Amino acid sequence: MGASVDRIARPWGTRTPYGRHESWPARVDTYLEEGVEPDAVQRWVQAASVLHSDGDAMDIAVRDGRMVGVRGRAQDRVNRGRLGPKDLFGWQANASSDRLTSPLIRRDGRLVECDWDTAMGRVAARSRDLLDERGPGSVGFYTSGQLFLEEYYTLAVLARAGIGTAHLDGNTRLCTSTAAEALKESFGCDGQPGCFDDFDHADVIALFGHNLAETQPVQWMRVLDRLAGGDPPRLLCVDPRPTPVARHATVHLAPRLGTNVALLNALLHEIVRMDRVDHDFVAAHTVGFGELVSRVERCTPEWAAGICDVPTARIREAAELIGSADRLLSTVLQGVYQSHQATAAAVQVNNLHLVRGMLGRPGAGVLQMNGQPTAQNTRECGADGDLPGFRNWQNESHVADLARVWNVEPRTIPHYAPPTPAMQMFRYAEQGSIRMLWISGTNPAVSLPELSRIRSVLAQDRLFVVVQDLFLTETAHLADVVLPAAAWGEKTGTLTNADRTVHLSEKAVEPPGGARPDLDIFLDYAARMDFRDKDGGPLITWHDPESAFEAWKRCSAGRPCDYTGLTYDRLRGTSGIQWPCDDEAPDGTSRLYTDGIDWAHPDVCESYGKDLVTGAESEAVEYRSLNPDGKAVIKAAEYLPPHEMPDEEHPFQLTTGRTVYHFHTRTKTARAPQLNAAAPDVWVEASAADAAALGAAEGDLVEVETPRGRLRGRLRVTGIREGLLFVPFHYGYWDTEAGHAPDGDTPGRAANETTVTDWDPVSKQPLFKTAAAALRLVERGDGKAAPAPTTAASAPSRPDSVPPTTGGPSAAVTHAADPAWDDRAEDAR
Ligand SMILES: Nc1nc2c(c(=O)[nH]1)N[C@H]1C(S)=C(S)[C@@H](COP(=O)(O)OP(=O)(O)OC[C@H]3O[C@@H](n4cnc5c(=O)[nH]c(N)nc54)[C@H](O)[C@@H]3O)O[C@H]1N2
Ligand SMILES: Nc1nc2c(c(=O)[nH]1)N[C@H]1C(S)=C(S)[C@@H](COP(=O)(O)OP(=O)(O)OC[C@H]3O[C@@H](n4cnc5c(=O)[nH]c(N)nc54)[C@H](O)[C@@H]3O)O[C@H]1N2
Ligand SMILES: [Mo]
Repeated sequence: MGASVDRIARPWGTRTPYGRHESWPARVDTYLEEGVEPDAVQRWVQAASVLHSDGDAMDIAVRDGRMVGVRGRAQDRVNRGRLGPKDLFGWQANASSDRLTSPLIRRDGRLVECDWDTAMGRVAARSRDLLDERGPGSVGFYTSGQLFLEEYYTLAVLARAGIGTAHLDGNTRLCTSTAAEALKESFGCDGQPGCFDDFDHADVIALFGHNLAETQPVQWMRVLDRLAGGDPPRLLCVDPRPTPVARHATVHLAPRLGTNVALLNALLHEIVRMDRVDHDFVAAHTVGFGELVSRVERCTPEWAAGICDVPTARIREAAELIGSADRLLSTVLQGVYQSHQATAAAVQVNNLHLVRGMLGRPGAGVLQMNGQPTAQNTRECGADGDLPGFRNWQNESHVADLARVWNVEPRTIPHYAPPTPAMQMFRYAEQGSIRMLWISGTNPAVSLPELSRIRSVLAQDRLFVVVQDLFLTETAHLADVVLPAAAWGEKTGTLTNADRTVHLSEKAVEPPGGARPDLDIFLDYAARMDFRDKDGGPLITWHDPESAFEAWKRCSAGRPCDYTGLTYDRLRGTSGIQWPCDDEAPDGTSRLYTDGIDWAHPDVCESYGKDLVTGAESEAVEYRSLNPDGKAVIKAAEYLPPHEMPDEEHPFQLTTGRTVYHFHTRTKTARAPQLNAAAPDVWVEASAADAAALGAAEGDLVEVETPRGRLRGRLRVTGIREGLLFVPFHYGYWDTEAGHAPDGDTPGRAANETTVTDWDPVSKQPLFKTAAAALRLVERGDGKAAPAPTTAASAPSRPDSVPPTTGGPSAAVTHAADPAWDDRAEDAR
């Protein structure tokens, strides 16, 4: 069976229905450049997707040393051959003519080309000067969730033990620091309890602030296929926008922004009231249930309805769904993580599972979802605010163990205070204590909150900024040294998706010009800095991706994220493999906590927990007395209103997020013609009632203003909650006419002109999803629709008013059921 489908018009393609507890049929999606026939492909090179956290396995088609297409890998359990629109078309950006091909340094105010020796020499010289004059605390590293494991591990070693700085964090701080924190609070340690295969078995799937359809389109295909098959699951969607998830939900709750904790406490109240509690599980595996019961006692559905502005009856229905589930799967993402009570809310979702005993069985699991493709690796390797291998910085024996692995003295590794979160690093740079900031694989001049402030921090003369990227981004424009990096497909490495599945992604083609893999750049720096271990040997003993992976395995040994059973060879040809993978679990581990809670013991846990209101760290003694046996911790939380509420001047709530066709700041997806055409410019979503009150209509130019700044975009009238505005955060300035951010008070187009410098006290994740804003009509449109897609959450409330989004013939993708793939083969694996 084969079909050809316009995958811009139909992002999820054709259905392959299957029933509950059956295995998901394969469907191989292939997209080849126009004019290239399948038999003209000379090599297919194994890789995995880097445009979301799904880890969709794929092969890159190569002809004459060029990438000419991609196809999904049927044998992989994550995607069974399917690919989403960004993966089908996004690879084309690699060959874009404006890739960086040479290092740049700033001379007389201008960035000019130079050779690698000059650029790296300057970076090393500045590092040495700063170490001599101001010490290790003057150097900071801000990295990504999009490099490979081997790269993060190398960076973590050179920053924490080479330079000896506590200032190393990832943009994962903006992304999934709450996922990690919520797992630490409930289970003592990071590590996803559930598994994507749980989608096959669940009878109820609850999505909290997660637009799965647009942000992990392949797992949404899985849900759609189950909805079309026998014994379909019932969905609960908690999202203030009419996402595709909401449209398919049995119960959709569209709460006011920032009220997740109130809603979740009401759901917990109902579960307790109806005694839908698994008392045996609670007694055997948890502490803290009694406190939860008293905390939620007064959190009735009526109470929450007033706060969340959703009907009481809907809250009851949602509680009934969760209470009646025999296999409950929950997912959590940015609608929860990017708000003021992020960790407190995410932990309440864990509590629903603990109270209902919904863990460790097929279909019963929680996915504190990741966003970026390699965010899990940033966390594991300690390139974010944690120590490598989920070691606890407050536990001296963990620090000593890490020092043993690195052959350094424990005091070499900064652990006098928690590693510095990204927002605090920018604050230190603003105040002048950080004097060098090395930014790799992230574009903070578009993605951090309150951009006018971020631009002024990065533009300071006294701050030496290094930017390592594929393109001359808005951030690179502000750098002192720009290092051209090789992209996915041009380098080899491993990545771990949101359900702990490790994939190998191999080099298919050469990088353009002088661009080099991030690993080589970090190794070059370490060599120039001559970092040494305590015996005078080299601190970093590896030289390529595979030897870096082997070094990481030694660091992971005996820790929860144990990789010792994996090798590059084992990852070739087969499906990805889930950690922990070691002697005890040589084929990997589908689900954690199948026989109780493993890693919350005081001697093992990654964290002793924090106060959910203040973020204050608990001490070892407190944790030991609360949880001596290392059970799961049920942590209750009180609802607190958002810090910024609408008022007369700023009557709207404002939230920001994604569309299915673009990735973040669009450095890749805007350079893929099909994707860019589907959503070429920024827009602003408002409800029909709010548009009418303003006298505005589809396509009119409107301005969104907050106390931080302003932006302008065309209006899209959708079924969004009344009183709520939505702006996609994908649009910066590199592809505008001016090519840079507007000066002074001129309105921009980046969503983050308007967002606030504020964060969840526990995870330190910034609040991209709660602000108060004003909306005003600037100018009537010319009857043309807003440049927003019609296919998903941004669909117009009056479909006939807007031409549908399509990609035309160039967006046709082949769907084929692969006869070579036999499901029984996987069962036997
Ligand atoms: N197409 C695409 N896919 C991506 C990415 C991308 O850029 N584009 N990025 C990847 C990354 S790094 C990430 S982190 C993920 C993010 O994936 P998601 O979290 O699914 O995406 P968002 O659009 O940021 O936010 C999800 C939803 O949160 C809702 N929301 C906003 N405020 C609230 C609230 O107060 N409560 C609740 N319950 N919901 C709220 C929004 O309406 C939105 O639909 O996507 C990954 N996948
Ligand atoms: N308003 C608002 N802001 C947000 C969010 C939101 O929902 N709303 N979401 C937040 C979230 S969840 C995230 S994850 C961030 C994302 O924010 P960013 O990380 O800033 O976004 P990207 O555009 O993915 O930037 C990645 C950069 O790395 C480069 N790159 C890609 N691959 C490589 C590589 O292999 N090596 C190197 N050296 N460079 C590479 C790309 O060209 C790009 O410039 O944005 C956050 N900001
Ligand atoms: Mo993210």
